Amino acid sequence: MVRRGVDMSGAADATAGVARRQLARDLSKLARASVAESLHLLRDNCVRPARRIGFTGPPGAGKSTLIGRLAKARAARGESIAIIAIDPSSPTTSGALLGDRVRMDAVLADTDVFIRSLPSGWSADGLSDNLADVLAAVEADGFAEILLETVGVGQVENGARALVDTLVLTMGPHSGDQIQAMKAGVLETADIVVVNKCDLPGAERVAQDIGNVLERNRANGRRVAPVVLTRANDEASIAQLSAEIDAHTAWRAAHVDAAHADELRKRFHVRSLLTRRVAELIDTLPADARTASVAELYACIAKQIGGSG
Ligand SMILES: Nc1nc2c(ncn2[C@@H]2O[C@H](COP(=O)(O)OP(=O)(O)O)[C@@H](O)[C@H]2O)c(=O)[nH]1
Ligand SMILES: [Mg+2]
Repeated sequence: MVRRGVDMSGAADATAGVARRQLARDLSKLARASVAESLHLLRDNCVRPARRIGFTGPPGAGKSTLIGRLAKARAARGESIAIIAIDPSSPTTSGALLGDRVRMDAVLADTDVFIRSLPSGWSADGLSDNLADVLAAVEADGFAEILLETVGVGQVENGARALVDTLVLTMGPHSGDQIQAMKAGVLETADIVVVNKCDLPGAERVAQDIGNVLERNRANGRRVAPVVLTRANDEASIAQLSAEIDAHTAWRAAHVDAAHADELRKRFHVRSLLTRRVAELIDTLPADARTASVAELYACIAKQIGGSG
C-alpha cells in the first residue's frame, strides 16, 4: 500500500487519489470490522512507523480547529499528514461535528492532508474500539505523521497514551473546574498542554494553574510538559505549538527506548483485539447459556478463545 511522492500533478495525482479512496474504504471497513476481519486486513507488519500525535480534551476546547491549522502549517514542510478524528457517536452532537469537519476541510482545501472521521462506536472511553487497527492501517499506507483527535479528559488518556508518541491535552479558557475535577495524574500524562482560545478572558489564569500542577512532575524527576497558549487565528501560536511537538519528538528520541514503546503498543493492540473477541463470543453464547453457571460460561468462552488462534 505504499504511496506517493510530492508530485501531485497529472497521472501521479490520479494514482494518489485512487490510493486515498482505497484507504478511506479500508478505514471504514476497519472501524466496524470483526476481530477476524481486522486480523485479515492487518497482515502488513513491517512498516516504517509514522509520528503519531494525539489530541485529547473536552468537547468545544478547539481541538479540531487547532488540528486543522497545525496540519496546514506542518504539511507546508512537505511531509504527508493524515488526520483521524474519533467522533463521539451521539446524535445530539452530530450537527456540530459536521460543521467542524466543514471548517477543517476549508482550511485544508489546498493541501494534500488526508482526513477521516470515525465513530467511537460503543466504546465508553471516547476512543474507537478499533482505533489501534485504524492507526496501524494509516501507518502502513506510508504517512509520515498522524494527527489523532479524541474526546475526553480522564480515562481516554490511558488508551491514547499507548497509541501515540506525543499526547497533547487541549483545554479551553474556562477549564478551571475541569482541572480541579481531573483525576490525579491525568494532567501529568500529557506531553504538551495547550490552553486554547487565549483571545478569551481566563486563558492565562488557567495556563498558570496548570503549570503549577505540572511542577509536581519535576519533583518526581520527570519531564515537565510545556503549557502553550494558542489562538486559532494566530499563526505564531500555532507555530509555537508545532515547535513544541518537534521538541518533544527530539526529547523522546533521546530518552525513550523505542523497542520498549513498540512492545507496549503491541500489547495494547493485542489486548484491544482480545477484549473485542471476548465481547463477540459473549454476544453469541448459545441459548442454553441461561442454565449454565458463571464458571461454565467462562470455560466455554476461554475454550473458544483458545481455539480461535
Ligand atoms: N474564540 C475562539 N474560538 C475558537 C478558537 N478555536 C476554536 N474556536 C471555536 O470553538 C468552537 C469549538 O471548536 P472545535 O474545534 O470544534 O472544538 P473541539 O470540540 O475540541 O474539536 C468552534 O466554534 C470554534 O470556532 C479560538 O482560538 N478562539
Ligand atoms: Mg472536534
